[in-house]
Amino acid sequence: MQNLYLSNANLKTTIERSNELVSWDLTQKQSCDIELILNGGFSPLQGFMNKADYESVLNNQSLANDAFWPLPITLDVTEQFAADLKPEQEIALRDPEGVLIAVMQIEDIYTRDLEQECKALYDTTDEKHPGVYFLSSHINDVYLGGTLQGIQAPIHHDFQRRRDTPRELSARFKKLGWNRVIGFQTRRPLHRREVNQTFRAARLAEANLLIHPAVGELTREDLYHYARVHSYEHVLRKYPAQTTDLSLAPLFPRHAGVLDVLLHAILQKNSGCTHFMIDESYLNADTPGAYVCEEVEQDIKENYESRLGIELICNEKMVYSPDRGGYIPIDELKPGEQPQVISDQDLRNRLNQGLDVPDWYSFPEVIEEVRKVVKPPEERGLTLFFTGLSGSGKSSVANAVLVRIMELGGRAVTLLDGDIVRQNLSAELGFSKQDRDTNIRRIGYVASEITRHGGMAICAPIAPYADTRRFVRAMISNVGGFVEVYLSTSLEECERRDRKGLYAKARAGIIKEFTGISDPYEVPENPELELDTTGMSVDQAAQKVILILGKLGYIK
Ligand code: PPS
Repeated sequence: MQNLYLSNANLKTTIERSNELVSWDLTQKQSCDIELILNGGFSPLQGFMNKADYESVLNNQSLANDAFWPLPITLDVTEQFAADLKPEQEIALRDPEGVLIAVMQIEDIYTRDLEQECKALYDTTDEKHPGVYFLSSHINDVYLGGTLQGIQAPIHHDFQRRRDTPRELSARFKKLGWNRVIGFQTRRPLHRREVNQTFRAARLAEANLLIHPAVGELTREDLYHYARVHSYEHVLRKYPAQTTDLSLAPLFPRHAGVLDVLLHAILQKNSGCTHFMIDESYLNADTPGAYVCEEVEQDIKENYESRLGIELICNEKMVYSPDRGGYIPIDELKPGEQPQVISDQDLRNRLNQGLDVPDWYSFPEVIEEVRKVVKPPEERGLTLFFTGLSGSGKSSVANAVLVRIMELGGRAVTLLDGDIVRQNLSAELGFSKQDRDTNIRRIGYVASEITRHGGMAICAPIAPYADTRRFVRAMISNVGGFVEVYLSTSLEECERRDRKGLYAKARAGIIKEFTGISDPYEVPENPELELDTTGMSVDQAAQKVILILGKLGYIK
């Protein structure tokens, strides 16, 4: 297995040379990828893919040299950064704090084929697919291909004892005499069923078990990350001693279903696992209901297993039998024997409502961890996002809602009104599309921090562009609740009100780029609430907002 880190002899000169090189700051996805390229987890990759490998992976699921590879592993950069680069040139790749991770010698500078990439990975170009959305909104069009010389691994301050290079894992298995190891892929906390399934699978295969959760997407500010890893540590103690190990995989999720699984399997093979197994819920996490585990397993067995060189262990469906007080394979149920089941949705509902989760389903320590992050809506942070034309009533209704929430008590609320934000946070911005987007992203960022910490942010900008609103929704939904209220008061009514005299000025051409007159407003497609305030008092409008917050469980 390869290791692309430079030896001490070459390290010093390369570090000195790197001070003269242009630097690219790695994104979180790139940082996950580079860690696995450098430490051999993605062996045989020697760097980020050049154009030939990229195209070959999209067309044939193999590298240009025919070795199987499921997904592009690419380094995307901005056009501006790429403009002055030339093939053969070296660049420094650094983490966001400026620490030098690797030096890359550029082989290719090329433009991705977004449509083909989306089709190859997701079989669709519809932006509603989370993978397509991620690729089109978070990844740049220009890719750099080239080989890497590793300086140091990306730094992790969290759970260092659970982070191993593939080399370290292989050596540990060897030392312990673990000749057959099942790598178990998961992204979710494990409960009793999964523990029973994996333990039984390992026993039948006469193998040891590596719980190998993918943790790449989670940032160090994500409470869920800590809760999840702590829950694995609790679960680890439920297996008989010396049978099972736990190691975190810095794999960034591509939302690509079976292709993600295959990439994980390559990492496991390179880490000394002889078998792999998929958490049943692993595939359903991104696109609920899109895959049934058996179908995926069959697909892997038929189409990929021989190319992967690592064997898949299929999940055996297991259920809880109250009569026997334990989990059994579903086909061992006797006639008339009724299993007890809690579906994923049931579990979510119980957690969301703060209800009990029975002991037969999970371990109390695991549920305690999960409850630290999955809170009932009234305890969760929230952003209430008003959008609509100038004069549609955003500020008035937002202010009235703020007062009502304060009166109800129990929530810390911050109002980020459009006009007020523009006097401080966005004081230097104008009303071009770019400036409006920057403004809304700033508001979204502040709101997401408030929401993350359990507070309530009320935002009331025009926010005329659907794309930017979607960006903000996605960012905030990751950390708490997001409720969009579209004030659909017509342009005619807003213009009739014209409280600030701005419409008159816009009509007269004195104010340029005025929303609704000389600038666009894209109507929200799926707001949680649509309100036309024509002929409605501010109190009536605020009451409707309070009702929807109540209906969604955010206030009692
Ligand atoms: S945006 O598009 O979301 O960034 O706008 P926002 O930050 O909410 O600012 C809108 C307020 O700025 C005043 N104003 C204008 N609005 C729209 N277009 C132009 N050209 C413009 N110039 C100034 C206007 O008072 C808006 O306030 P509201 O509260 O919406 O009436």
